[in-house]
Amino acid sequence: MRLSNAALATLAARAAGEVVVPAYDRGSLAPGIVHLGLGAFHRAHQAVYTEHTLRAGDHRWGIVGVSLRRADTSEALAPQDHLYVVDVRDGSAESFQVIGALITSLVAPQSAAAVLGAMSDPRCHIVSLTITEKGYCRNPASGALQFEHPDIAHDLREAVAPRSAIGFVVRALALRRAAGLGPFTVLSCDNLPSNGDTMRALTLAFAREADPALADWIEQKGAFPNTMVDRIVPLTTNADRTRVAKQLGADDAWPVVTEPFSQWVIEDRFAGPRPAWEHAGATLVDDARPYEQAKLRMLNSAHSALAYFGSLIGYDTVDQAIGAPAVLNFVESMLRDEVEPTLSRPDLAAYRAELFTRFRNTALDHRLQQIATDGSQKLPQRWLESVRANLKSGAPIERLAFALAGWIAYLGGVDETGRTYAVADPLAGTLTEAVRSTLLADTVDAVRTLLEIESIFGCDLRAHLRFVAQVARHLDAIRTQGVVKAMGAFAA
Ligand code: CS2
Repeated sequence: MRLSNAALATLAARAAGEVVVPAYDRGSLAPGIVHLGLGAFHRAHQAVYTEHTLRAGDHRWGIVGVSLRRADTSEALAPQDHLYVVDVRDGSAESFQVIGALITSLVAPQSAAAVLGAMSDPRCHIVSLTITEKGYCRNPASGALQFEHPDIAHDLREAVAPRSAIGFVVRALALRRAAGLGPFTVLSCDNLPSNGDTMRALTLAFAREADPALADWIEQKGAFPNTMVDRIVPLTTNADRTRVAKQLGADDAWPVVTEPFSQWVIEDRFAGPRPAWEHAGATLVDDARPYEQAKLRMLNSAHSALAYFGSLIGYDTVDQAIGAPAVLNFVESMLRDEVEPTLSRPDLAAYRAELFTRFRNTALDHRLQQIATDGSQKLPQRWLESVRANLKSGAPIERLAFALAGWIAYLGGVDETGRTYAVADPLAGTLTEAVRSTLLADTVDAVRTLLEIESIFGCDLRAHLRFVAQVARHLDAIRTQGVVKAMGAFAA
């Protein structure tokens, strides 16, 4: 049996409380949210908060999920009426919930007009995004819109069938304005610094180029709250599918697996109505930035350090990497001594302790490779902002320099056991080339050359000789001694 609306009644009876299923009338849901980037993260995070509001009886917030590139999620979910299971795992504990919030899905390259139709529907009040860092088509270091990006260039030429999220948002806002409707709220849920402000600036830059009067309208009426999103969601495996099918007594082609922890901090400035997500555990605030900065510079920065060092050592998963005492000590002291002093969120020590408990979750099988992806887009906000803050204040940067050296070593594509792996990054070509040069030249010169990639490092970091020298020294140590021995330099 396949998961479906028709199967729900049987499932509810059979699973008798062990699997939570939607008990509301899915047919009555209005398409109040269009979500761009229908990946596992959205389905395990925002959709779960939204499910809560639907269960509480507010049926305005059905989700229209949009895949901007691939058809695989849509093809997996359509035959099961867009129902799917969220499988929450921690050690040996496990619970299951069937989510009904996703009412339909669209694949943008096949159905651009339908996507724009959903976004300009008067019942749509929120367009949310999880499109990953690179989906914003921005220069990671400066934050500026990349007008030369092929998708942006295309969308400025052919506004009616956009390819980028920004192209869709601006076109849909233009349609709403022409129809006399107000704008929807644009809710970025990606791990970017000030993600709402960032999206606003990119949207305005694009609109200004396309139609200055529209840009004025968005500037006056638009809403782009900043958010901090947090839940660890590994890629789904076939083993997950089998386990879920066994528990459910029905097949789900694409369940999502996640941890019990979930956090969502949202600035409460919407252009129109919004779901009462606070009743589902979200925190509505005036300013999300202290939370979001702490999350990027602590959780995500630790994740990236674990991904690169763990991969170099030869580990596959986060819990394996954090289980190595040298790695744990290093990451812990990096956060405590070089990151936390840059942050303003209270309770940082408790927050750090909780992160390490989450990383130790043995049931998640969270692959380091997943986190290692797209370093060029992630590291500016995860590590380099802390480096800049410390260079300014005179605080230590030794461990952050070591982390950067770890990334450079990782870009070599071979681990310490001799295993090769692919480096997945939009700048992979440039990076591989630059790293090859670090093997030939004097390491200090080579690191300086690498730091000349302005879209990652800006123009300032290469001029800090102390930083360059430290990265080079650590890179030599990692290459000659291996990660664990080189980390000995930081032993307490
Ligand atoms: C991870 C994040 O893949 C990555 O880069 O660091 O996806 C991380 O798991 C989430 O931000 C946790 O909230």
